[in-house]
Amino acid sequence: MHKRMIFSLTLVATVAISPAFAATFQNTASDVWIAKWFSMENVMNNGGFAVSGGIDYFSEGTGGDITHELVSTTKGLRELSRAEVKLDKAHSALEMGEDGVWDWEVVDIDVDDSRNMSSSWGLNDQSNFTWHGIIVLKAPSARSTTMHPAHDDYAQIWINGEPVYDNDQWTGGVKTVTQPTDVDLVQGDNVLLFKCGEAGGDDYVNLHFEDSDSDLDIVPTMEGEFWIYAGLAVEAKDKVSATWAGLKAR
Ligand SMILES: [Ca+2]
Ligand SMILES: [Ca+2]
Ligand SMILES: [Ca+2]
Repeated sequence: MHKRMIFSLTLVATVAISPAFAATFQNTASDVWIAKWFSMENVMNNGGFAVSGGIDYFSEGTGGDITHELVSTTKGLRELSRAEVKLDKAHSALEMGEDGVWDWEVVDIDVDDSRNMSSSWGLNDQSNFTWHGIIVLKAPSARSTTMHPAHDDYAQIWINGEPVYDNDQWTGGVKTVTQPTDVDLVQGDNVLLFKCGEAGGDDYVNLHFEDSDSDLDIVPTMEGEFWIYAGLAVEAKDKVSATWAGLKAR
């Protein structure tokens, strides 16, 4: 009961303060790559992409509480909002995880930069590290569509708790896609986790969907907000949808 009351108050507060926000969601299309991601500080010294691809750093860093599969769900995002990812100090360097906790921020990937996994965290070209990013795709209708990932090196993608992409071969260019992949989106919030492990040389991630997906509203927003639009869609889904619609209509 208490939890529900707090949640309701949060909703009320969101509605009350909404006039202060002019939320502009990110969009995608066949030539529009998604630039803003909710990203965890890079995991350094990953032992190379082949090793990194077999490790769930969320599970390692939370004693098994959070996993790739869980964090790519709205329920998992709520868990993440209350959790700290604490990895072995060996994975810390260059301010990544320097206090023992790998923090999350909204970052911009330069969709034209072939070393954007490094540069999105303000680093010059790094080797042997792993990048993680989350987006929420708010879909007005359920659909089957095609996603287009570019990556260097080893990319793995989960949507709504399911692994949908696993490719340890770099694609050859920051806007080059070798495996367009059919995926299903539900009506409402779809959580997507993009993990990419780098060994050496170029290090990039990039993703777009189809022209027919230009109606998707994508979080983080252009203003760099994540939790306020991603973290609430857990309970009272109808109310949250109404709140979101109200914000969008502004
Ligand atoms: Ca930290
Ligand atoms: Ca590389
Ligand atoms: Ca590199």
